[in-house]
Amino acid sequence: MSDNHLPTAELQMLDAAHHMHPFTNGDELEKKGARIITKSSGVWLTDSEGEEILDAMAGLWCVNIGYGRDELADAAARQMKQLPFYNTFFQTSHVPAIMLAKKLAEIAPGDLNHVFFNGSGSDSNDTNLRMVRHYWEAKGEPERFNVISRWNGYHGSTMGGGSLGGMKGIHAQGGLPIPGIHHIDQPDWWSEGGDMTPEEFGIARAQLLEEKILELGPETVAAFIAEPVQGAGGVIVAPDSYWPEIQRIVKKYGILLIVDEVITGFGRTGNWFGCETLDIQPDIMTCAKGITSGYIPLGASLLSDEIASVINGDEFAHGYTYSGHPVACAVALENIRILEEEGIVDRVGSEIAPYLKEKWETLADHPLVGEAKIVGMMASVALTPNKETRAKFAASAGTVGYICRERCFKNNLIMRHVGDRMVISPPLTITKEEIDILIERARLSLDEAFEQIKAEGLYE
Ligand code: PXG
Repeated sequence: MSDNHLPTAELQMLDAAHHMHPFTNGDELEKKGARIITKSSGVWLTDSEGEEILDAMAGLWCVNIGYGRDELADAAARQMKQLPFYNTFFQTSHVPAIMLAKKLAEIAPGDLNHVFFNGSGSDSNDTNLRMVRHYWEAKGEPERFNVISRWNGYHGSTMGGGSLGGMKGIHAQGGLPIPGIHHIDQPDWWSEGGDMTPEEFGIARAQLLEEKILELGPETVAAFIAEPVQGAGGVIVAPDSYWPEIQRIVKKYGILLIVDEVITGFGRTGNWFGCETLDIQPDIMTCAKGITSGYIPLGASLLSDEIASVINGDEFAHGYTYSGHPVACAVALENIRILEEEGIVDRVGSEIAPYLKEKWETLADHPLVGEAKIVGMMASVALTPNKETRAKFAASAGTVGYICRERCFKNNLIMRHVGDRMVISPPLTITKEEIDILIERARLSLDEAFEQIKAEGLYE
């Protein structure tokens, strides 16, 4: 199927004529032509011209076990033959949803023992938003309607997810944020820390949560939502002082903590979940992406015993046709079995993440690179014309990052740019030899970008 395709130019033309891409300027893409990916294996992609590309983004932060695992295809085929679909709305259930919910309860930390299934990360966060508001209504505190989130956080692009996220570009389109959502500044020391030490800055940024709670009135706040490590925002790792202070504040005011583990879940940080790595105690956890290693769409909201007991006391008027889709659940179960039985999560923590860290941090000596940050298998470098002052480039934010990303793409390395940060999130199964290739291609691309931006007068 993937080898016998139309010529690239024709595919690109058809793509531009009929296929609308997410977060893409369609007219620009039409001029350039999309790169068409046809095959995959392990950490490698093949494009329609036969080029082999190292995918340092694991698709879109999701292909945790790597590409090409027949076991997942077989699990899907078996389930499709036996029971391709049945719903979970009207007092029925099925084996894959039951067994996956049980498994998630086992691997999730604390008492997150209850699972509401969704189709993606965005609609999981929509579920969470309705869920926390309904929880407080059911407890007789309907005035707890406000949810606090962070600028530059990412929680999806639905009305709820896009509102919870703090991406100004998303808010600018379609009437977002919806009412009752409030944002505080992010713990990005590199860009916003000024003269503070990272530790001082971490405390200061966490205390913005307390200020916002007091401004809104503590009795009106339902929840705070955040990613353990901001992914789409640029792999922003909060200073160590940040999360303990956040934890203290949510506890003090009895506010629910929603931890969005869409990227950080399923081994990405070296534990099953990012909140274990960062010692965070959530009331609700958002899962998607790595739950199936991206082989099929699935999202899940994991709830504490207390929240589930309140929600279960009433009919929660919410759900999706595909909540607990049997094929997606069967694939997730097989994915989790592989992560567990092949010791992939353990290997990330003990071996492969430390190796990636050692190599990634060598990039910090590059003239374009300021800080190099890494947690488990997600990492970033901040590009800067001046490491000492953490200066920004003369060009608008993202110009240099885009130049660097284009160089990576040309050098058959998929690395994303977020503004002027370069980020990676490779499959957890990447080998040490492949990490060496990743770093070699990253350095080459940085060198080429450096020459280009000097030639364009952007390095000053
Ligand atoms: N929460 C987090 C933390 C995410 O990273 C979502 C929710 C939404 O999930 P869905 O499945 O609805 O996409 C995400 C998704 C990027 C990029 O460019 C990141 C995501 C999605 C698309 C692009 O970094 N994260």
